[in-house]
Amino acid sequence: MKTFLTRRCLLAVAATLVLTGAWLPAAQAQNKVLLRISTPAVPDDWHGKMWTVFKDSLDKSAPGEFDVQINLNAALFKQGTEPAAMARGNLELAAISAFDMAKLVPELSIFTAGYVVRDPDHQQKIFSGPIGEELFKRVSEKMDVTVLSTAYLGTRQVNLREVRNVRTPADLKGVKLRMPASKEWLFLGEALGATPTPLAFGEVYLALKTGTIDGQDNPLPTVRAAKFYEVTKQLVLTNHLVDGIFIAIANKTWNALPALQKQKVKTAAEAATQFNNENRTKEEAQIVDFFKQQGLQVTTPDQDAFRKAVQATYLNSEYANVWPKGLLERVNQVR
Ligand code: KDO
Repeated sequence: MKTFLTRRCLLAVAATLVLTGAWLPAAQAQNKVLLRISTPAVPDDWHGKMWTVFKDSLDKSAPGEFDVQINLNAALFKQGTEPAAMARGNLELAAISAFDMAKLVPELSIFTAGYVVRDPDHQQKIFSGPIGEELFKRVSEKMDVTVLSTAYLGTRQVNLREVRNVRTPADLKGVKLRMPASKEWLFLGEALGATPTPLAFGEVYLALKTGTIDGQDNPLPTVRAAKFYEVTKQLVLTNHLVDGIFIAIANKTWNALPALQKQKVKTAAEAATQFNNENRTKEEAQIVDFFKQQGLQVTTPDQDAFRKAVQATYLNSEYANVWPKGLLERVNQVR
C-alpha cells in the first residue's frame, strides 16, 4: 500500500511538472555552465554590486549559457577560504586578495606591504603589464585559478571607536586594531604600530559596537557600505594600502570553456571591475564630507612618518626576503 501510494504520488508530481512546464528551468540549468561566486562583500559596496554587472554582461552576451549564482556577505564560504573551495571544486569564481594569494605565491606579499602601490592608476598599470602577467602565471600554476581582471578595493584608512590623537605609528600603540584573520594581514596591523586582532569582516560591526576591538582598517566606501561609521568616532587618513582584489576563475572551469565563452567571461569580468573601479574612485574623492556629516572626526596624521615606519618594517621582515630581486624596483618604476 505504502509503495503504491508513493509511486502514484511521484507519477502525479511528474505529470504536473510536464504539464506546467515547471521542469524546464531545471533541465536547462543542467546544460548551463555553473558559475558560483562567493564574496564577503556587503550588497551596497561596489565590489558586491560589480557581480551583478558580471552576470548581466554574460546574460546579454551569452543568453542561456551560464548559470551565475552570486553569494554576498560570505553566505557560501567564509572570508579567505574561497581559494580552498575553488581547489575542491565547490566554487568557480571569487575576488581574491593578494593576502590570500601570498600564502601560495609568496612573492605576491609585495602587494600586502603598505605604501608600495601609489594609487589606483599605478595598480592597474602594474597588473595589466608584464609584472601582472608573470605573477598571474605563477598564481595559475600554484593555485589552479586564472586571474581575469583587477578590481580596486580602495585605499585603506584607520577607523577608530574613540577619538585619539594619532600623528605617528607610536600613537597607535596598544590600539586593538581588527585585521582579517591571516598572518599577512596581522603583520600589516603590526607595521602600523597597533596591536592587530584577527576577526572576519562580518563580525567587525558588532565588535566595534561592543568594544571588543578599538578600531579597524578599510577603504572609505566600505566604511560607508558596511555602516562602520555608526559605531566609530574617527577616521585617520593614513592611506596605508592601495588595496586590490583579483577576479579569478577555477582552472577546471576555465579550461573546459570553448574560446568564445572564455572571451565572454573575460569581457564580463572586465566590465565588472571597470564598474567597480570607476564608482569607487569617484566615491572616494568626495566621501569625507559624508562622514563629517555623520559626526565623525576626520584627521590626517603625519603620513610620511607612517610611510617610513611601515616601509622599514616590511623591508626588514621575512616577507621582503622572498620578493624576487629587483621586483620592488620594477614596481616603483611603473608609471
Ligand atoms: C576586510 O576584511 O577588511 C576586507 O577589506 C579584506 C578584503 O580582502 C576583502 O575580503 C574585503 O574585506 C571584503 O570583500 C569585504 O569588503
